[in-house]
Amino acid sequence: MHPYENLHVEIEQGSMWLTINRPEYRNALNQATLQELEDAFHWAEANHEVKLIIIQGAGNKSFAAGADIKQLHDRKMLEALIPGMQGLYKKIEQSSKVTIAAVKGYALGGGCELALACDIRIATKNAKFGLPELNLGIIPGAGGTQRLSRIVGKGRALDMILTGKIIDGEEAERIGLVSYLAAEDELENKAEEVASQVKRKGPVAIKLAKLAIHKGYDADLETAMLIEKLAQAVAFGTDDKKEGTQAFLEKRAAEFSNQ
Ligand code: CO8
Repeated sequence: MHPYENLHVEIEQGSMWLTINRPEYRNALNQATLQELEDAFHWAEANHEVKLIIIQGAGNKSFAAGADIKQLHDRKMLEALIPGMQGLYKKIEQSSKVTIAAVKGYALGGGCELALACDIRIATKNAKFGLPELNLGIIPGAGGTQRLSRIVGKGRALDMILTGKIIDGEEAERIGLVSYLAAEDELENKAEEVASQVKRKGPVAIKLAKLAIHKGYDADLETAMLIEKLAQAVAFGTDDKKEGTQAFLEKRAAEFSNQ
């Protein structure tokens, strides 16, 4: 992995911290930053040292203020059809690693959609979430129209998208958009605390649980239950399952081998 211009990468105790680093532009996601994010995720996928990925924004003002509007201004109709930001966020959602968005300041437009593509969202009380794309004459096209309604319900998603209103972290927690609130100077600790709970779990089981939830969510119930059954059958065949159950019986912590 090469050093990046707009993304700071650090791996600590199995957590890969990705810090979007354009604070002077409120961490707006230009093409170069999106490419670096894609590259980092691609690298992490093949790297067993990385157990989990935490995304945050540099500085105090913003997680990410959305797609870079200067670049957006020049884009033509057919350019909206390339995988682009939507394709990248799909890869993030489908990553075999657990992803956490640690949000302080603005998570707007494509920044909010990035957080929506992560598995777990943690925010400060005064974080600011919103999908203000309609102000620009476009729609939330990086999964926002779909993921927001699946996470907070269709009524709330319609309200947020059509009014472009911006909600704070407390409101986001109340409606289920974020799972945890943290004080500003405690956000990283909270993210690592949540991460440490995930990292104790069997890595194969993590992948299978993510797959069953994400793939099952939009399938009919019978198909979704079948996905769950098949995923469980795979889990039953792993060394991790032998070790996890054995460790419980021996009253010790499990040491999973990811096999
Ligand atoms: N793009 C480009 N530059 C930005 C962006 C952005 N999204 N956000 C902030 N900046 C820049 C500003 O232009 C400014 O630059 P400069 O100093 O050169 O003038 C600098 O960052 C600082 O910004 P402000 O002075 O505005 O800072 P404030 O703290 O006063 O305000 C806000 C911060 C509220 C975040 C404000 O900057 C803002 O409203 N930003 C735009 C938010 C927005 O509309 N986001 C949605 C963008 S569209 C999108 O994300 C679409 C995703 C789906 C695309 C799918 C494509 C197919």
